[in-house]
Amino acid sequence: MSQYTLYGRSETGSDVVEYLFHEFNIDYNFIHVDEINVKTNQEILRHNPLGRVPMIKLSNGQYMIESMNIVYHLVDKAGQLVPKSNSIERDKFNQFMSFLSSSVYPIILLIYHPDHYTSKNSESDLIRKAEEIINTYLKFIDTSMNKYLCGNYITAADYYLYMLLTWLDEDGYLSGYEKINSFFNKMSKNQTILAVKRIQSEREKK
Ligand SMILES: N[C@@H](CCC(=O)N[C@@H](CS)C(=O)NCC(=O)O)C(=O)O
Repeated sequence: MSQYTLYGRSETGSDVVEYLFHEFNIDYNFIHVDEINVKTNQEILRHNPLGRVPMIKLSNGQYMIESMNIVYHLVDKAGQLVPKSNSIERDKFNQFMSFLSSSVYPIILLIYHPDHYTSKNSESDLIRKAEEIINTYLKFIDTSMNKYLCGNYITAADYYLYMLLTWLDEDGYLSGYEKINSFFNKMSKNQTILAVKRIQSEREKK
């Protein structure tokens, strides 16, 4: 039996969970949840009344939601892809994980799903404002990162950042950010990311 079940969909917050499952050689079942199902599937709603992905189910029957929480659960258990406690790098890791999940992710949702947040005639204003904010955030990341977010070695925060950047890259939001682009190109060739993309595209063919 697989250790975990992941409820998700490619190109959503479940991507980072798949990257980490793959990094840590964790076997998992994947349950595809489309945009309608996420709000109507009774099993999801029973355990996550917010009707969102990602959600994971552990082998002991426990359910967990919130991408950052799931990342922390996995890295703590594996003791990998996370800087050691009480270090400057760990503080940086915590800072970027909270910034990415509580600031950047929600603003991306405003850009791509303005209808969830405002009425039809205000959508373009909301998108414009959200684009300004996302540029401020990208500039902050670009000026504060090194080779990776927490220094010169990769952590789970880099997988999280890469996931968010793939959403923004499709619409050209990354142009002009030198360090972000070089990070994005490097991560696009990362073996874990390539393997997960292969798994996702096989899954979509079925
Ligand atoms: N704060 C949540 C955000 C999750 C989230 O918004 N997921 C999106 C997909 S990327 C979703 O399921 N949206 C469905 C909806 O809100 O209708 C997390 O980090 O897990």
